[in-house]
Amino acid sequence: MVSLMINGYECMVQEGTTILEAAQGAGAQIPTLCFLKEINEIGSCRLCVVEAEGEDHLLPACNTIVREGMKIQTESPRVVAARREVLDLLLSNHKRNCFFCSRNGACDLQKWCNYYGVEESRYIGSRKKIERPPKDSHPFLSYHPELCIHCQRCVSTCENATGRHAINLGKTGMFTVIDVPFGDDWKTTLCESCGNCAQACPTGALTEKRTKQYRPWEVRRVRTTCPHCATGCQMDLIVKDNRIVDVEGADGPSNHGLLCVKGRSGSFDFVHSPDRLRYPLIRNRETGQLERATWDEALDLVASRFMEIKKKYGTGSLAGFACSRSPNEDIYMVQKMVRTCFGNNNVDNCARVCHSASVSGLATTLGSGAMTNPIGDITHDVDCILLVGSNPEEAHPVVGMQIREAVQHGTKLIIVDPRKLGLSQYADIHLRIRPGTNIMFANGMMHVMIREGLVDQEFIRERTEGFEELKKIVSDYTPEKVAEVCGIDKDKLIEAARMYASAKKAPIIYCLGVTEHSSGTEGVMAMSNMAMLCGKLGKPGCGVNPLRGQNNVQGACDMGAMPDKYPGYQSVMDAAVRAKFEKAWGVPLNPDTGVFATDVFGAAIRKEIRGLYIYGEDPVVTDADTTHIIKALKSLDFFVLQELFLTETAQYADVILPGMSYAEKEGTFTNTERRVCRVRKAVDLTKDPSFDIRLDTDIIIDLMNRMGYPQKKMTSAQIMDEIASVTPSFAGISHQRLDETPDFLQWPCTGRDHPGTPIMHVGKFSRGLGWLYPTRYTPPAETPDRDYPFCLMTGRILYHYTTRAMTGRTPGLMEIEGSSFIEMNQKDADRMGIADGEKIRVSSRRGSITTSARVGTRVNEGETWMPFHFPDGNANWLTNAALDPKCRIPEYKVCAVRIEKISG
Ligand SMILES: Nc1nc2c(c(=O)[nH]1)N[C@H]1C(S)=C(S)[C@@H](COP(=O)(O)OP(=O)(O)OC[C@H]3O[C@@H](n4cnc5c(=O)[nH]c(N)nc54)[C@H](O)[C@@H]3O)O[C@H]1N2
Ligand SMILES: Nc1nc2c(c(=O)[nH]1)N[C@H]1C(S)=C(S)[C@@H](COP(=O)(O)OP(=O)(O)OC[C@H]3O[C@@H](n4cnc5c(=O)[nH]c(N)nc54)[C@H](O)[C@@H]3O)O[C@H]1N2
Ligand code: SF4
Ligand code: SF4
Ligand code: SF4
Ligand SMILES: [Mo]
Repeated sequence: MVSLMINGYECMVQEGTTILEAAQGAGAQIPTLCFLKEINEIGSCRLCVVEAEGEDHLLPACNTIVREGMKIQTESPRVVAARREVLDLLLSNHKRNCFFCSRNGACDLQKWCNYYGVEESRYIGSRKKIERPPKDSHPFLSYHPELCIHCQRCVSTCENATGRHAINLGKTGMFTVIDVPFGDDWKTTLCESCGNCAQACPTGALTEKRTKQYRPWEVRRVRTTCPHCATGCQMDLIVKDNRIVDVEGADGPSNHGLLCVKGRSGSFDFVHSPDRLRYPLIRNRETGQLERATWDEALDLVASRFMEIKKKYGTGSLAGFACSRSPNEDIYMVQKMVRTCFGNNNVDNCARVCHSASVSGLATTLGSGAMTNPIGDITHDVDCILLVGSNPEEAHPVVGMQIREAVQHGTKLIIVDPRKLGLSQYADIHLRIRPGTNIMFANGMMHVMIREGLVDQEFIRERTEGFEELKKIVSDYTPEKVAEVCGIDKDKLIEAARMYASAKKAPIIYCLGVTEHSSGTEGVMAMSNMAMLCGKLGKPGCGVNPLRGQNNVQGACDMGAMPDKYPGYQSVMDAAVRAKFEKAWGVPLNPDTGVFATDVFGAAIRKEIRGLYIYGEDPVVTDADTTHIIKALKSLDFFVLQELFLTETAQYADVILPGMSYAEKEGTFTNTERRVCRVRKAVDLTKDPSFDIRLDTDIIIDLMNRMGYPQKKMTSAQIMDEIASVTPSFAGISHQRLDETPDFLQWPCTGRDHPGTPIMHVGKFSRGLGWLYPTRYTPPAETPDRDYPFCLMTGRILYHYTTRAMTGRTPGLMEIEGSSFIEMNQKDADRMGIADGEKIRVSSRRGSITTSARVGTRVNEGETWMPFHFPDGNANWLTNAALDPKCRIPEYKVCAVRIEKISG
């Protein structure tokens, strides 16, 4: 500790503290402009100078470390004079058109000039700088050099927070220029449009264009959780007159103020889209048209038709899907409705097509299917990251930014992915394995680890079982054989095994490149095998970390929208558990495991399932083998969809019930690190009389009553209380407690005093001993042959989210990426005479589409890759619905296709 005097008061601070931090701790205000903690500490603006007794010069508070016995004055006449001089100089180069500036009222320069009474500059600034033209061709961002004070916060944010390095510091003559990527060539720059630089800018120089629409005193801020991916970024919705006009990143535990382009620019246009459903619709059986209905008509029809079907064809004839984009409380009610009213366990969610392999695989080997360690823990201060089948720069961008930062600061990176990713340029090793060969790769890694004695014997002995059997199996997976099957270099495999095994803190981070295979569950278990062999579980900076996909897909599984699990992964087959739920819900419950979502379609075609209720999913766009899905939906006797939009799937619905988006309701989303985050109501569309929409939970509760189950009306907070009362791992969670806990709570949280669980399996696995499962490689269900010679992989791009129901309604995102494409290797394209951008036909055994070729080296020869976001050539007409035998996930990541030229 160091003791010093600040403005005459004695204070004690930790050694290494800056004067700025010490003063802030002592309640003394020091103005800053260029300073951004840990991001921009260059101390260039000199506004934060203070006087220290015995020093000739004033000291910058932001980067001067305190010394014992210092006597600091933060607001002495000399300090004030110096600050006025600094502001005067800054103002000489700053065009004062505050009246028109969108930062008026929120600008730090304006604030400090006001405070120190600096109105006019006595200097003549550099003309040259003021006269530089603005850069504002980018759809979202613009830069006005005449307002720039060269503080470099933007440069450092792009460099040290997002790890992107898209803003350069240039020179023209003797002037430093901030070279932002928003000019006419913006499409060709490194910029990923995240806007974090604009959020960091203290003046109106660098802004999101939409800030022009409001002034800070006209708006309200509502803290909530991003509705897109499971990173769970915290953000403020900026609301003016019941309309969301902007979004700002908030300091949440997983994002620390950062957002990606979708959170910042793609999470509100859709809320106010003219395409929003406004009232219930019923399909006229004669005309086939959807017609407006009252809520009573629609809900009575739904309840009576479902109950008729149940009576006529038995309890097994109905099924329901829950929306992983919606809050926990909504999902809880959906599964309760299915279990109490439909009388079966035919309830599922999109995890079935996403991470069901993680849920079943890790539950088998570790006892819990969730991510073991928090995001901050596996992206900061770790030695090596093993990234398998995960593209976080695009799919979990704020995680991607933190990985980029870690790697640029010395963390080693091993990537296992058939494609060249953005992160590949930073990777120490990139194993471009053939699609579908994850288990071959992992067993090869384990072969090397065991052979070279790199495994953690003590951990294996004390905390695991199954080692001998696994050892026997992997002894066949020699580096030579693995290299051959995976199409990689054997020495690189050996090097990767050594690098991962010998690193002290080394998380495995994986995603759909591992799960979306007909061998997905074993692929996941192969990941946990590697971690267990090396003793890298139950420890900080380690673990097996599936990055979950949808904002609340973790929650959808936690809430029991699964055919075999009640909330909190309590088994439907366990009589004691069932008795508990029967008592809580007051009805007898069905003891049989329900039908998995991916099996519902086949069951519909076979007429085993006749009535389907889908809450917020769009299977016509997102499920594998579209032809098969449409056939299934057409086979249903009765199909109800609860939605925000008239989706592709809506075309087959008999009744459409309009719900409310995340911005219109209270609730919680559980992000990928098991953190239960609050979602808060920001706007109320029903103030507009043309909107006759309802809260999704109210719709479900009303339906339950009409189907004969007496469900009392509850608020979202009350529903959470019911969840806590039946779910041991949520017992300590309530809205009130979440509102009072800055970083929320990570389940398991077993009581009111339980602090939550950041790292799982510490000291003991949820299952007791960890199981080293004997994983064996099996090839994908469909591999290239003469007729269909290319392998097709599918996935996502940064700028769009799944069906684009939300992101597709932001014009700027459509301007950046607006249509479908297929990545091809240059050599294949050359051989076939296909040019970059050329329209081509792509066909599989299941369907055929046209799309444009994106030619390059992102994919290897013989391999191709497509996003599934775009209706003009959706990959799912082609994909294979071959299912993993254990978790029933489809093999989205591998199928065989043929490519043909269209012209000539
Ligand atoms: N921008 C954006 N972000 C999203 C989403 C979105 O739609 N758009 N969706 C969210 C959802 S629902 C999810 S589940 C996550 C998914 O997030 P990710 O799984 O990271 O995304 P994908 O692009 O599906 O696939 C990841 C990688 O798997 C690789 N891959 C393909 N086959 C194989 C293989 O056999 N082995 C290995 N090792 N790798 C393979 C692909 O090359 C790709 O780079 O993203 C979430 N985030
Ligand atoms: N080829 C290929 N296909 C894939 C994948 C792949 O990698 N390749 N990935 C798969 C994966 S991982 C996933 S998760 C699925 C996702 O597939 P889906 O879940 O079908 O996709 P979303 O676009 O997220 O659909 C959510 C729908 O819910 C609605 N919605 C959102 N919030 C609310 C709400 O609060 N209330 C109501 N009533 N409705 C709401 C939206 O309007 C939207 O239409 O796609 C899968 N499909
Ligand atoms: S928008 Fe993001 S990537 Fe682009 S310059 Fe700003 S911080 Fe960098
Ligand atoms: S654009 Fe803003 S953040 Fe960047 S240097 Fe200029 S004033 Fe600072
Ligand atoms: S990283 Fe995910 S949660 Fe964060 S802003 Fe982007 S889409 Fe939203
Ligand atoms: Mo997903």
